[in-house]
Amino acid sequence: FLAHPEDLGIVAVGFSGGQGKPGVDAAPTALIEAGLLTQLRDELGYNLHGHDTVHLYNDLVPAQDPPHRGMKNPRAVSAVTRRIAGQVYEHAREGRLVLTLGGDHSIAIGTIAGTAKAMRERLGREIAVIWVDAHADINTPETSGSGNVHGMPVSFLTGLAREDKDEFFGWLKDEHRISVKKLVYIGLRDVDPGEKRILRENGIKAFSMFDIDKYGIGRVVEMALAHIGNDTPIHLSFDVDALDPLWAPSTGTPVRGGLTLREGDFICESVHQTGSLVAVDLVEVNPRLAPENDIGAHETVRAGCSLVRCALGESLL
Ligand code: 6HN
Ligand code: MN
Ligand code: MN
Ligand code: MN
Repeated sequence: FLAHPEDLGIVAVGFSGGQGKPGVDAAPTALIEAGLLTQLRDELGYNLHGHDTVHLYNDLVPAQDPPHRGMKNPRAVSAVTRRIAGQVYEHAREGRLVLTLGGDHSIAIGTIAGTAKAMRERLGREIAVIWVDAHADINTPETSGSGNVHGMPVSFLTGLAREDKDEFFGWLKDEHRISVKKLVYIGLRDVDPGEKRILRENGIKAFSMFDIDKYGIGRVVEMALAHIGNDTPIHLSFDVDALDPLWAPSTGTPVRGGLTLREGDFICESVHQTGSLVAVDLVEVNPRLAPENDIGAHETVRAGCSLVRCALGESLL
């Protein structure tokens, strides 16, 4: 699916408006300072595009942004994700693999919209999404308890939540959307009651931590990929809170009982190995949230770098 598999489009997104804790906007710089992009270029041999800027999108954040349907910062998140969709689309249209460094998980509204549109235009294909997360992020504005849009991206991307007005995600059209049938979750363990109902009613494929304990990560990834089917472009959206807080403590909504770093890396390696990967997001690293001391932040950043390198093929012999 990639016209130029050695070309990597980078979108570094310093945005935190999809939730309430400052600091997740500092993640791209922390990941880059830890050497991630240098490693991708010098060790994995990618040609990088768009890597010289961390986007802050301050021009898109209005002074006043009162809630709409309970959503917090709705205009800012809508405008920023719309811009991101354009950035990702531009890279994907060129046939590049796209790496987005978040930012909170609301930014996936933009990244997936951009990939979905580019693959439809370039190949006439629908993409599949592998969403690795402790959370399902499929609240509608109405089921959400928090009003944080980082808990809603999947509902907007699948069309379960809709809006007419451009300033509130009305810019999302069918060309940007994904099918609930081509979505698969891995790592879930903190799913809200309304989200459970949505998953059930729409028959969405989801592998929770229970499934990982029961079948092992190898079988789970095998089943997840079988659900998607061969020969489908894959967008991997990886929320670092899928990892257990032992490996990734510096994140806004940590939940114990998660993936080991090795299990996270294995998911990424397996997806790379399909040869169908077209885009990767790494989100929710928050270097300002370091529970004990800044060893926590350092470890989380290191874990994030490892996941990305694995998704981009580091460990393949
Ligand atoms: N994330 N389900 C909760 C909510 O606020 O809707 C948590 C969402 C977490 C989102 O981690 O990307
Ligand atoms: Mn998430
Ligand atoms: Mn999460
Ligand atoms: Mn490769």
